[in-house]
Amino acid sequence: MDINWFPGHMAKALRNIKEHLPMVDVVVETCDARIPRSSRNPALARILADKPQILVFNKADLADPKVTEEWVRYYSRHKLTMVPCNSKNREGFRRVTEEAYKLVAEKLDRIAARGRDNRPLRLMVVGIPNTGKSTLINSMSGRKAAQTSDRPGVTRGPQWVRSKDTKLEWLDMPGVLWPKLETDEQKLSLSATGAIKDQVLPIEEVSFFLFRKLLELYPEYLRERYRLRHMESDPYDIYLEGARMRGCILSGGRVDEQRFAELFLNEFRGGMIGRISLETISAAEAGEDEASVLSQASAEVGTDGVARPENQEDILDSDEDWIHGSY
Ligand SMILES: Nc1nc2c(ncn2[C@@H]2O[C@H](COP(=O)(O)OP(=O)(O)OP(=O)(O)O)[C@@H](O)[C@H]2O)c(=O)[nH]1
Ligand SMILES: [Mg+2]
Repeated sequence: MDINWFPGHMAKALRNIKEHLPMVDVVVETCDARIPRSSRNPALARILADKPQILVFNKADLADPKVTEEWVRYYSRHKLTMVPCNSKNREGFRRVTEEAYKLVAEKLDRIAARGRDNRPLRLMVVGIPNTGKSTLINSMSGRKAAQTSDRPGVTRGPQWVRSKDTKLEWLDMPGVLWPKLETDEQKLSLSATGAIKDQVLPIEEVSFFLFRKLLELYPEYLRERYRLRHMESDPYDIYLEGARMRGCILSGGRVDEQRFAELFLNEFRGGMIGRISLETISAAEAGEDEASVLSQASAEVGTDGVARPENQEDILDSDEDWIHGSY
């Protein structure tokens, strides 16, 4: 699957992120809570290095809450501050700012000691395209300053947005993918969730990939929404049955696969099929001794459900987990 999803502006955006890093206190990385593994750019982990970081699992309203909870436990074990959010209704937002202040408390104390305690906290928001960076900044700042869209690649350059209360300054960045995506599954997942433009991969292929994945993970959601009656058939036949049930039929009786693909992807992206997570914790990630991991995690997560690191060195260690191969 040889496709170009890395346009020139993304390489420039990576350089911009590096250049602006010294100006900010905290970096907020947004990933898509439905595909938290595929939607993290390994190049970012390297650039961000030891900068205080918060990982936002955005669009958590579209993801399976049980699976998100497992990821919260995973990150608490790997000591990276992670907060599930819904950027549209501001869920999780108070935690993001609280965690940001905690991560830089010492630095802020030093600044205050020099009598310059009213400088706003500066946060840069990075991540792959279409993960809701600009929406998050608009909601957080109380302004409609950053342009948002349901298509990826809308933000084209860095943009500062000051929050209404003037305590925070947000730096919006263009979404950045990386030149070497790992597997076809990753490419298809990124297309299904809208991080890669629809024009890049054949939409029918993306749609059938997603359908098969949902047959495996959430068959009941499919059965109900598309009124499927032959769940034991071959996956492609079930897919065609879904298309027919939705009236996607060409003259002559053939299934209109293009129309069903568009319809199915729209329904998935809009959360109409259900709250779905395509990537769960693997057995290897879940670790050797589940019981001890869980008790350790609940101690670290605390009562507020936020996975929180002990120090930045640990963050670096955990980021290494995400660097596969070379960039
Ligand atoms: N359901 C849901 N939709 C969201 C959320 N956050 C953003 N969106 C939607 O996701 C789409 C992309 O949002 P943007 O804020 O433009 O994403 P971005 O990361 O800035 O995208 P680029 O600038 O292209 O990199 C828009 O249609 C938003 O309305 C969320 O938490 N939940
Ligand atoms: Mg944007």
